[in-house]
Amino acid sequence: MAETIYRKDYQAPSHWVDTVRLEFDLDPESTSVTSTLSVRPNLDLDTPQFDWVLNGESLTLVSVALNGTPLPETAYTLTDETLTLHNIVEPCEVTIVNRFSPQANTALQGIYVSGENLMSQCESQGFRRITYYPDRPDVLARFKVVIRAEKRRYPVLLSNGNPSDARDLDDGRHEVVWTDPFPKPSYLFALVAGNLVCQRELFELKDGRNATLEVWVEPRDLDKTAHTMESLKKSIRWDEERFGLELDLDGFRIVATQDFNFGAMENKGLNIFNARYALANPKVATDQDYANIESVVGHEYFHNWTGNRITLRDWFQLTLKEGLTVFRDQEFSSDMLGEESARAVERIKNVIALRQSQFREDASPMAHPIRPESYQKIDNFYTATVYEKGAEVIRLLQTLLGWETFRKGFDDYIQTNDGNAVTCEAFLEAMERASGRDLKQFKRWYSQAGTPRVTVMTDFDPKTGNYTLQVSQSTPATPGQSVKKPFLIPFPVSFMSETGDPLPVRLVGETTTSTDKRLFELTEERQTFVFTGFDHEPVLSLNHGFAAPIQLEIALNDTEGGMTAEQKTDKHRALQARFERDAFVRWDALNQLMLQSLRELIIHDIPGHHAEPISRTLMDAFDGVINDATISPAYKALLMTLPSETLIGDSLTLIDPQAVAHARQRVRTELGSRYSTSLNELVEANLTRGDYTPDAESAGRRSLVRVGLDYLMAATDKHGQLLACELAENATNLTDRLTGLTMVNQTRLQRKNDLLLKSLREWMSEPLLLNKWLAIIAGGPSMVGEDPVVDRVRELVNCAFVSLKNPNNVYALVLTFFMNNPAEFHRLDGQGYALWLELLEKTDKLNPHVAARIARTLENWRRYTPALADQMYMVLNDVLTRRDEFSPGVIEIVDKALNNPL
Ligand code: 0A1
Ligand code: ZN
Repeated sequence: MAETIYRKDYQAPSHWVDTVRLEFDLDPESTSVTSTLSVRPNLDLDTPQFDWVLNGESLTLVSVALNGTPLPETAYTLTDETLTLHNIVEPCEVTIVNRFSPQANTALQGIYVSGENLMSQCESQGFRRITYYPDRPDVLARFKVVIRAEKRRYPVLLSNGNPSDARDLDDGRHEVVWTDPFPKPSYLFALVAGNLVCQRELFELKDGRNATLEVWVEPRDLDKTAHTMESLKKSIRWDEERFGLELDLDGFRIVATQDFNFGAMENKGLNIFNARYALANPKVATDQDYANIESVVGHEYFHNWTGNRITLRDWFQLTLKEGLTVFRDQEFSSDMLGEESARAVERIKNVIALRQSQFREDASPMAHPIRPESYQKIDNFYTATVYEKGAEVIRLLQTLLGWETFRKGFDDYIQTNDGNAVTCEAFLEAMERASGRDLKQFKRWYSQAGTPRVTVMTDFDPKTGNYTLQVSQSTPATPGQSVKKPFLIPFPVSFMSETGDPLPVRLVGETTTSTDKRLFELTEERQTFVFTGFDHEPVLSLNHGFAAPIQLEIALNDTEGGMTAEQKTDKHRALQARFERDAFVRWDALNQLMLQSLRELIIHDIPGHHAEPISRTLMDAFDGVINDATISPAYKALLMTLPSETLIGDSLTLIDPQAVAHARQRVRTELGSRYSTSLNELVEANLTRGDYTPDAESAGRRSLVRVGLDYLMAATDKHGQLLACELAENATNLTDRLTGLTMVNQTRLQRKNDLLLKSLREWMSEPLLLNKWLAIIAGGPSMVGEDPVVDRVRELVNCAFVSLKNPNNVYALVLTFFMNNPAEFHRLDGQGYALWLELLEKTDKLNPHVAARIARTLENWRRYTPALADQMYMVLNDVLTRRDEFSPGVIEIVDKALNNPL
């Protein structure tokens, strides 16, 4: 059983390391490392400790020496996970020699084999699989790295910092030396060896220095680096201009690998990227890939300051670097889009992702604050909460303090903490200094888990023209936190008339005539706001731009002309869908109308009872959107998209995935057949003609084509089907081709199998494309008369071209199925759960990190109908009773899923 580590138990390190010299003799079977550390005891501790505990896993120790003299075995203690050197009482030099096997390393942490190359991944605790070391983020040292390897096999040898020496050895090997001038924690160490080629450019920094930028790839991928290089240059420029931060090295390198557990890694000066976020050209990348690459390149580059120059004291502070860096990459992506409507689209996409993953997590047995208080495996806490909610919390500060004060606080944070390993307090204190505000209440966002529910009850008094909002906030209990205190929540408010005219936002007693939204603050459990100056009951808009990550519930009073509160809510949402100026609020209004319709259909979906699939109000709103030529294609696509099955399910008391899928299908069919003419016109009008470019405008058109076709497929519209086949076969860009195939895959057309097989044959030898193909199959529906999806996923897992050792294969095929195809996964016959257990067992033996991600797909089991929940309980329980057969990371998830009270 893994032990639980608590934030409150933090202790400063017993010893500091000033410099590290690492000498590698690389060999995939057995690599040898000689590590020379200059170390000194930390005499600032209340009780200095002279036993020095180093971490080490899956290593073979060869020797230990102190100031050049070999140590006898009595001078140290070795266990499976630690090497303790006794009596390190004064500054000294420790030399450790050890070995490990990159080939045997299928966990992809430490140094491992990827294709013909060697790659490293050290965050969070991979360095201890390379050598014995105090593998914790608060030990910062200067690294010098000497790499020796066979020159023919590994012509390129890279590490952090700057190359300082290179020479050939007389045994066919060569040696390269890298020196990193900046002290860093071990998790930022990187090493790459292989037969790689690069795109290289000189780039002039703001201060006139020239930096060498390189994107390293396998030779076959050299035609896929241009977009990554462009994104890197844009990121460097943006950080200079927007945050006044410059690149601090002479060179900056990005390396792509097909085998990687995460998206990418911000190692100092040597970022390593999952190929899907580093390789692009029109043949292998979709619009979404181009956008993702820009954002991930930005994210990793921005870490150079927020994460690397200022790093973490301990892993509990993860959101200090991740929340802040996600916030920065979101702002970057948004600035790159420039235009207001495109930025709004970007924001809405982020909100959808947050609701779908983070809100779900907040309501699960794994719920945790953005700064957790405890963990068993820190790798299980690289979560939507730490990253995405963490970014929202930073955004809250920007909203509350205003950009200028926020920027002042940011600068202060950088200046005060540069070169240090700090806690989240450092950031908040800088913001307090800049704003003069006490952020004590704000800090609850760091310690309380759960999504705050803000309920607003309205009342309109026609006699006085007053409009009263009674606002209350509460946050549901989460594991270990039954009672929550109120949060500080920014609360924007605006009003419009029923004809869409903006109305003044004026509190009783004020004289303003401004019709702009106004920002208020919620601080108490209950607050009342009385606005005035209305002839008629206004339409109320709240939480513009999704100012706060809350669940908002508005309960309108029902005194108007015999309408029920629900009818009035529908009416107001429809008015917002038509007239609202804030793009998020407008989208959300339509989205809520859709969600409401879907929920009603599910609740009333009793056999024999034919409820009307959609209300007149929703229909009119939808009609209005399709035919509104003033709405940009990208925004229109979002407005027209129904909530996902996952989001619909999460809005129900008990999730019945089949009922959800059925209801969604009915609404799609209804809208698709009713509006088939407009939809076909819309699709035709937005088809890509001519050369492909991934710019936001034309990408928006392609997303609209996809949404339009999706409705037409549900309606089995012949014209739509023809077009889908045409795209699947002949589209000149990958985005449309995938749209075509995804659409064809949900039909029963005769050509379907031919089209799917043809693309598989064509794409099999390009991993990026193969993964897209796998995801289409795993995410598609089962059609009558065909094998169910679960069988096809199982079959593909066992195909020679799919490997469970490759995380991207698992994510594309297995996780797409478990996460994005609820109706097929949660089958009543339990086939989905049987596959889950089988794949959890298999992947856990190879790669525990990937297995833990699979494990998480059942954590919400209690939220489902009993027939399903019982079966999920059984497989989870099966894992727990055989706990010794699984990795501690998987057990942490399963144990919490079963035993964390909610
Ligand atoms: N820090 C990287 C990604 C990353 C995530 C998890 C890790 O270990 C569990 C390691 C790296 C980023 O934010 O891009
Ligand atoms: Zn990050």
